[in-house]
Amino acid sequence: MGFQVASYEHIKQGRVTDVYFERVKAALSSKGINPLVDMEVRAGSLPDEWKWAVFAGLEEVLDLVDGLPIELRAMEEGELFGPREPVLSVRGRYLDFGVFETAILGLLCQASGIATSAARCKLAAADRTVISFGARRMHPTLAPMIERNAFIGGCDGVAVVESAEQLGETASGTMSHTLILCAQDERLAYEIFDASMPPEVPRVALIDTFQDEKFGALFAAEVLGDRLAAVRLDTPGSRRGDFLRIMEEVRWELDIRGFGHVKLFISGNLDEYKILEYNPLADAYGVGTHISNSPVVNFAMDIVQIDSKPLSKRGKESGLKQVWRCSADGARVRTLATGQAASCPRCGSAMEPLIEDCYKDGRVIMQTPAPRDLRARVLSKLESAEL
Ligand code: PCP
Repeated sequence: MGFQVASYEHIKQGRVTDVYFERVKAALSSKGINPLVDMEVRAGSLPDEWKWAVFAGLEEVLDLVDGLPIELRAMEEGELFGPREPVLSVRGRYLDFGVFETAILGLLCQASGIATSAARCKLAAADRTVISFGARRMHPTLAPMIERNAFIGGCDGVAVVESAEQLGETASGTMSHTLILCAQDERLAYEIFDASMPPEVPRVALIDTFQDEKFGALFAAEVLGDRLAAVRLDTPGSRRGDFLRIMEEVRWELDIRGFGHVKLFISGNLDEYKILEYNPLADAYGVGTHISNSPVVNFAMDIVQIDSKPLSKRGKESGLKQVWRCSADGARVRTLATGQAASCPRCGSAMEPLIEDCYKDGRVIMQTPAPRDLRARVLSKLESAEL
């Protein structure tokens, strides 16, 4: 038995490829046609109303191409990019890497989508905690990849044990409805949870299983008192009504009884817009589907040069490119890679190139920071970003 997924070995062998790439390879090989090409990865547009996206998945691409006689240039992982900005380019003899287009795009499209949805939720939540809760919506083999990108995109924590281990982080979570249903009694459930958890696990009581949220919150506070860190409201859609008013009521009732320390943790069907709406009362969020099932970034990988001469199909600008960012006001300019962006068209300040060599002479030459550092990089860029 085994899951219906491709193995690492098969992906590295180029077997996860659209058959037409194998047919192109056969046709070109039959005539010994194997030009030196430059291919660029870029997104013509971004999903929904995204103004920017987070570049993610590069670490896995560098693993995939390791050993191939090619050169890669790329933006650093965690960089923000816009429509029609190249994020990565590959240079080499076409027959040496053409069949890897499917896997290269797959690694970048999904990772960048997830990281961006996570970043949008974190930007909306500001300093409130956002935990990735969405692994259950996707094939379990993908959970570490999904949560790695949710984390570097800005989530403060991830729920899956395996994902957290691979990240070198501690898994985050509260309690599930199954605990309360199996105990068939909220007091018993809260007490056994409290008694069996190590001190570093925050006592977050789920309060919507049997009761109205207001009375559920007061009951949890009565049972756990000062040990109660937060109450989680995972109210089913059929009973959400005016959810902000419900949170306000819960907040009021807890505060007038001296439970001002108890935070409100919200989960269930959240996205960046619900988060903006709930921010006045919420302290933390569990976001699932909206991040793990994020729209992908529709990257395409196109030839832009043959034998170092600009050539591309209709609809794509030919020539290898560089993207520059103004160090003062963040303005961005695209030029040919051989060109130089003298100064910022807006403020005249110096411009810095965003695309740099990352794989050359069979070696990865770009540092891939630890996930926590990549996350810090994204958070710093979000400071000047808008939803
Ligand atoms: C799950 C979890 C989040 C849901 C799923 C993920 O809830 O607690 O609330 O959120 P999403 O809507 O953003 O995908 P349930 O399965 O209802 O409950 P439990 O917490 O008991 O697993």
